Amino acid sequence: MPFTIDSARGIFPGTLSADAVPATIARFNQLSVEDQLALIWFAYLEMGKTITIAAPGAASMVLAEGTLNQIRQMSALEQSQAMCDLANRADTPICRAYATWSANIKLGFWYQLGQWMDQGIVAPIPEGYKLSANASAVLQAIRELDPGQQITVLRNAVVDMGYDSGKLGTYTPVSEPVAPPKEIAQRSQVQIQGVTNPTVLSYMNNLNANDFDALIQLFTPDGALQPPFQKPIVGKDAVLRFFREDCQNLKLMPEQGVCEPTEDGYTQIKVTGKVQTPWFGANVGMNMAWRFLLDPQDKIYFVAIDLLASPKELLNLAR
Ligand code: 45D
Repeated sequence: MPFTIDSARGIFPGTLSADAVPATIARFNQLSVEDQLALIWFAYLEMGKTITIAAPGAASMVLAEGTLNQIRQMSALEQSQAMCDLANRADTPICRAYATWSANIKLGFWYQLGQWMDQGIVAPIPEGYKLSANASAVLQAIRELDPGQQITVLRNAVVDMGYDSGKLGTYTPVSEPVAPPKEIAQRSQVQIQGVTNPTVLSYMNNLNANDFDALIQLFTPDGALQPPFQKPIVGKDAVLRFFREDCQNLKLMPEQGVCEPTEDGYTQIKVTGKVQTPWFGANVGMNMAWRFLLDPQDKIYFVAIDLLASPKELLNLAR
């Protein structure tokens, strides 16, 4: 076995990912929680002028409904406190419930709170709230990111809130029900300049069709998938769970790639292109790379998905 998951992470080392995203999140995390909430509110308002967020599906709203109604019935002061608790990752019943939710449910929850803040049903950011100098600088840094990076910063800020799920012990994760895969007749087929490898094409086509059962068959039993800015998710069971919980209705639009044989019959393939999320549809195309390492049977031993530093990186296919 010529590779470990750890060594596989280093294939195509020249790939420049959007380091500005974790750097911005790190600066954001240094701010007071009041500043954090106000900053997200301002960033969200500004973004809303140019890109529209799709309302979350009813399924995800139902799952957060109990908590949302609880917050709706609180006094304004309690509402502000509940939101600060989330940003503080405090140990409260609401923060514990939040920790069990998939990313999409967390986003749907905040989407609803944002609407209610706008309508005066939930305590707004105080009129005339003045960001600290540091918070203003972070907001300015977010303004200077490209839209794909901006929505990733917002998503990561939301996903990190609530109680630490690692401290929950055993719990039942809450995620949207998995819809059946797309009908065969409705499926699209990607074309990738420079790549004809059937495993890579099937990966893209099955993910676009929400056909997670077919998709997972492409992986080795010990295979791993590394989402942007995360550690690898290792093993078929964990990867399948991730697909079912977090990957419905993505649109992968790979454009070009390179394929090359490597040690002991393994193949490394890098593909670049765009990805759309159901939250923003065609309004935001994220510039992405996929770095695949296939075993001699053409099964996926490792794939990393990277958010790219700039559109220029789409053309960087150097090994
Ligand atoms: O705190 O090949 C208020 C994988 C103020 C799978 C607010 C993938 C107070 C394999 C405004 C109310 C998944 C890895 C907050 C590919 C406050 C694979 C609300 C990649 C928080 C390609 C804020 C997929 C709100 C990718 C409502 C890259 C914010 C998917 C909402 C990327 C923000 C998806 C939203 C992204 C952000 C989605 C909806 C980046 C959504 C971002």
